[in-house]
Amino acid sequence: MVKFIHSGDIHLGLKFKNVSFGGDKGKTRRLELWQSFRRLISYGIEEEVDIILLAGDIFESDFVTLSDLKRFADILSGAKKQEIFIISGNHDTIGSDSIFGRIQFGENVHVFSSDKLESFLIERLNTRVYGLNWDRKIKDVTGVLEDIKSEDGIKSILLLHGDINGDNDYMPIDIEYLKTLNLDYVALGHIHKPEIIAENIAYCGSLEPLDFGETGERGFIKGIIKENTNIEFHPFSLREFRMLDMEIKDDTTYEQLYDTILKNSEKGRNTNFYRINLKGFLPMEIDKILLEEELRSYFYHLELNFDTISIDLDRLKEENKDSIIHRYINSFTHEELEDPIYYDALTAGIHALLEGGK
Ligand SMILES: [Mn+2]
Repeated sequence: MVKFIHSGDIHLGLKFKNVSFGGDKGKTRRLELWQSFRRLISYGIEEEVDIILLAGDIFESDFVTLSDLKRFADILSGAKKQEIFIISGNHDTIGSDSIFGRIQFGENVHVFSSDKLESFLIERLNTRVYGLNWDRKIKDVTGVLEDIKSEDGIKSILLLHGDINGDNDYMPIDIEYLKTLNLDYVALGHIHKPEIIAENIAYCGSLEPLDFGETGERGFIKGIIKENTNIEFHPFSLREFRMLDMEIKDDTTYEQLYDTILKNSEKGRNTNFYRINLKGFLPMEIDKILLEEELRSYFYHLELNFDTISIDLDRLKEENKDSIIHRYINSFTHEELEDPIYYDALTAGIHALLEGGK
């Protein structure tokens, strides 16, 4: 029996510069990546797993310092009874400047360092672990993987970082071909949404979600290989990104909207990142700045997105017959209103005119 955990896409070192929650929370998030990586290795030690698989994009290599690498090796050195395998992804590529080549690891840490398929046989576990580093030049992994042979009494694992949706720039992987290899487990990295593709193939997803593009649970895959392989997703991230859509009606009041938002975010709003997309028509009497200000204190992070709000133009024209508002709305053609820039101008203008009217 072989017990393993499979993680990847940790992106240690990421600066969170172009994110909506930048600044202090971005800096905090950067530290949280390290905390979760440390927790991951501790989990592996406590659960006495045999193997820890790291499927690429462990680092955001542009931002990695030598002390980061030392710290990384230091954390791994705590796992003395585990065999650890590391491949490179598209954010920590191999090559002459490979970051993994700059640091000394213990003997139980196996870093795949070539641009070919390599393997390590761990005799005490009767297990061979194959690994292929990410390489943009590889447009078809089929040819590269054909050296994989099944060996009597030896369990086989493969580490790969690439795209099963066929993106030609990110090392496309043919899942049907992977299934024919009859490996005991294939640990995939690259796609940040965890997915169990077959009973022996999975994407671990990002260990911690990185932005609002990564909503939902994040964690790692844990598994046991006996005669068969059993795997499951293990939620583990410190925080989640959550996106809620909320419908507003014509007659929704400030208090109703305030209550609905708090009610719908009750579980976990003090730890998770929230973005609430308001849909429908926002009644003019709801002050969005005040609303956001009042709600913010309840949340670890809140973004109220009003871009998804439409304006009921017909109603406004009806209510403001023969006024400047009516004429202003009519000055936009249908084609112009399809253009988001014109539409923004329209809404800004309407708000200004309505404010002026008061
Ligand atoms: Mn990644």
